[in-house]
Amino acid sequence: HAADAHRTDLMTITRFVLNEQSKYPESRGDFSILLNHIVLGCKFVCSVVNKAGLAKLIGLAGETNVQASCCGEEQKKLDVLSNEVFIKALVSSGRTVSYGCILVSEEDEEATFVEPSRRGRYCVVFDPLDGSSNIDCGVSIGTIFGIYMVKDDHEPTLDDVLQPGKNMLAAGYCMYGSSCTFVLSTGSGVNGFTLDPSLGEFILTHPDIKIPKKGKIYSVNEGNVRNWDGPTAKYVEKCKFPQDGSSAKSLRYIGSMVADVHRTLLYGGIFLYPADKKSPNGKLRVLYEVFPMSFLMEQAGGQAFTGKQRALDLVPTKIHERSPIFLGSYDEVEEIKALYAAEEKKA
Ligand code: P6P
Repeated sequence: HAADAHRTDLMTITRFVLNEQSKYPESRGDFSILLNHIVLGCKFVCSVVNKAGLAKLIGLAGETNVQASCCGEEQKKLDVLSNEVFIKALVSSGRTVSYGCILVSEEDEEATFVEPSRRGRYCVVFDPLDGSSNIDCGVSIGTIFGIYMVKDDHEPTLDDVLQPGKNMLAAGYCMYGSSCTFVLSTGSGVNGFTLDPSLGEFILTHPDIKIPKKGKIYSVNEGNVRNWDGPTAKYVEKCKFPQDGSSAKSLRYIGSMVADVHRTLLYGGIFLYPADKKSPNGKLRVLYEVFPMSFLMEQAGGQAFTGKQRALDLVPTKIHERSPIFLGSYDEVEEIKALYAAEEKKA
């Protein structure tokens, strides 16, 4: 029966990535190995995040910390630990070649350049544990990443990561919540995988995710309302008091980007982190928050807009640059774009 076939035909993320790779016969498989190291990092982070609460308890009892590192070591902040795991996984990649060339992490002020003898052709930008301030209250948090190919075979420079988001080869996130969900796009659609802890494998559970064209949810930190610009304020007003007789939208804001974006991707609606008077470029980082989530939204049939342009067309000039972002259902982002266009005309 179909159901039985489904149960026994386990499409793991490893098989999925290899299937994708087979579309590029000339590929040497480096990309698949790189991606598998990111998946490995996420499995590790998932296990330590899930024990975080427990570790605190055990920590109080004076046991060594859950990371089972050398005893007595100071309990590492999980975002620092997660960062170390990804850097080591991407630099070493287990074999002589690292596949990684340049790594940009939210946790490190400077980019990491892999030493020449081990250097690969891929640049990885990532936030190892986005939303980590939410750990202590058990709110879902996540890892966000994007992958570029170096521009050419010359000595790599920051220019190789300061590319527009549309040049990304792949982007995704792993959400550490009630279940561990890995959402990935390699440029031909979006697929979601759920970790089966008993297998230690991510299994395809959300094939070919498409975001609904419209949505009934808007997601923004209303605490910043007094600092918003006109178009943002007008859009949120329309969510609350629709002029076309439709029902008001619901506000859902978790304050953890991976959780808010995951809900938007599956249920539809819009996620906004606008510019405001205090922070003219908004709060979210271009390379490892805005670009990967915008890439996924477009691949799922949605849109991502900065208030001035298509988010993926933005060319960053600094590795930790910020940008306002409006992303989600196609029609919802169209509305925001129309309001900003009208503002532009008035100016
Ligand atoms: P605010 C978490 O700190 C984060 O970087 C994102 O995960 C989240 O979307 C945003 O900041 C929340 O920011 O200002 O609303 O608390």
